Amino acid sequence: MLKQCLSSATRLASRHISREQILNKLEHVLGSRNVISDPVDTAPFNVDWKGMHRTRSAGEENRNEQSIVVTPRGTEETVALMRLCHQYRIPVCSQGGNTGLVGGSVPMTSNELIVSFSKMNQIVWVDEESSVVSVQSGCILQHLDNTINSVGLCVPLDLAAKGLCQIGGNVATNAGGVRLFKYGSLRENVLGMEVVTADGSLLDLGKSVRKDNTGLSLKQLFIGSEGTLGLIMNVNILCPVKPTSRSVLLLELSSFANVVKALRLSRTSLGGHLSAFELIDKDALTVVVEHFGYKVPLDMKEQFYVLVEVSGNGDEIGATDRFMGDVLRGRLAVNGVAGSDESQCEHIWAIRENITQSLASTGANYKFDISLPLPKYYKLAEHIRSKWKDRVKHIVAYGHVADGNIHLNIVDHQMNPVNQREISSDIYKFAIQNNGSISAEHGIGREKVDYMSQIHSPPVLELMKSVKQTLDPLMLLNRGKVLNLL
Ligand code: FAD
Ligand code: 2HG
Ligand code: ZN
Repeated sequence: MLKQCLSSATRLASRHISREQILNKLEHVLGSRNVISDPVDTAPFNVDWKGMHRTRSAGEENRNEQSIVVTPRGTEETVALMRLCHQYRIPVCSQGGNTGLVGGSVPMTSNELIVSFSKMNQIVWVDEESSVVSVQSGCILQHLDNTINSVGLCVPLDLAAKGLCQIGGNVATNAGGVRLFKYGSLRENVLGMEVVTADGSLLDLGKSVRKDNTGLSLKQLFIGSEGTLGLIMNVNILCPVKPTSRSVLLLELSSFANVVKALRLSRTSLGGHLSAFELIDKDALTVVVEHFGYKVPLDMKEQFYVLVEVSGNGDEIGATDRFMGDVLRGRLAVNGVAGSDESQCEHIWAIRENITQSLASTGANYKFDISLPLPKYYKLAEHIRSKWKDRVKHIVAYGHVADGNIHLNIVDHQMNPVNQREISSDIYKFAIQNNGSISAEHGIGREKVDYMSQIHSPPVLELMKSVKQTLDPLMLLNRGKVLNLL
């Protein structure tokens, strides 16, 4: 019955092989339990987290045709799978937790196969002495963190999607999150990985040691490549020692200049104990508080709110109290509260982490993930408000201000592609003119492909294309994403 649903005469790329034949071959290589073709079961894989990007049907007879999903159980099966895909020119879209925010994890058309890594979810080993873990790409970030917490380590990456996103997806997007300024990016913390390329070759890239100067660091090509160069299998990650205590403060400030001064003071007075410094503007705070009914023990009269987390082994408590005192006495903040126990700290974090969810429930979201030098950081929000505030529902700004990363979100009354295009163009122009980046952490995916030629010079783009052509000459991997070469 399932096969009948999908038995359109659709022909994939070249090699004249029908969808039914492909299903048979996939089942032969992976076993029928690891091939999903029932449209009810494949549906969640064929739409992104935002509900904005869906797989378009490539079937002439079946307008609702979706991509087949396969779930290899390990590296060997993935090698065999990619050999088959290479032989029959079957295009592939890698999918981790499907929490990406730029449409990269969902195929453009249904003739692409979705490779889901959900069954490759094992923690292979933990080396407590060297603080290194080896993990399969489908392991959920939260699961890895919880597991290694029990031996006193933590993952150097933390983001609100941690309960869904996978390590492979994190590495493929070079995800940032709230700890980047303290622990560094995955580019610094991924020591080695295994990758399966488009023709089914297995690359062993780097080991589990910090120092390795043996030629080009090819693993870096795959970090942030968004599934366009290879399928990430195992990853070795350097993990810091987990702090044993923490305090979380929420400050209310009247100007962005004071946010920057408070950031500077926090760096000098808290040093290595500072573990998060997140900005939430009043518009973002209002949406999340109203949506979830959170209580905020502050007046909420000012425009700026900052979550400061300080962590250590109990030795940070004095410095935290002094910092709070200095910030209030120096009138950098007009008010501030400190979570007095773990549940209050969690409550303050929930306000920050649930902004994205609250926005998604409030209207059509246009998301922007911009890096800017700090003097221009909040000017972007002001610039966009001056032009758009009366035409859309909300304009909210929040983000990892310590990294110069602002998440500007525009909530429209309903999806309006003309508004989306014009707002994108205004925001990207501002970012480019002010030496910023149009993607601080979420990537290019399919949403920002058209802007690549504005942000990179022709020689740089040519070099990127030649890398893609070398690794994937048949253009099988993540078509239409990052570099649209078709
Ligand atoms: P997916 O969404 O499944 O895939 C993302 C990309 O990686 C796709 O291009 C896909 O093809 C590719 N890919 C996935 N797995 C592999 C693999 N094994 N091999 C090769 N390619 C692969 N991002 C941040 O950077 N910082 C944040 O703070 C942050 N917060 C978020 C909060 C929320 C509520 C949500 C919904 C998203 C957030 N994101 C954030 C975006 C997203 O969670 C990250 O991009 C995350 O790293 C994606 O992981 P994933 O497993 O869901 O990957
Ligand atoms: C975050 O920092 C994420 O919360 C998501 O990167 C940002 O929703 C967004 O725009
Ligand atoms: Zn972010």
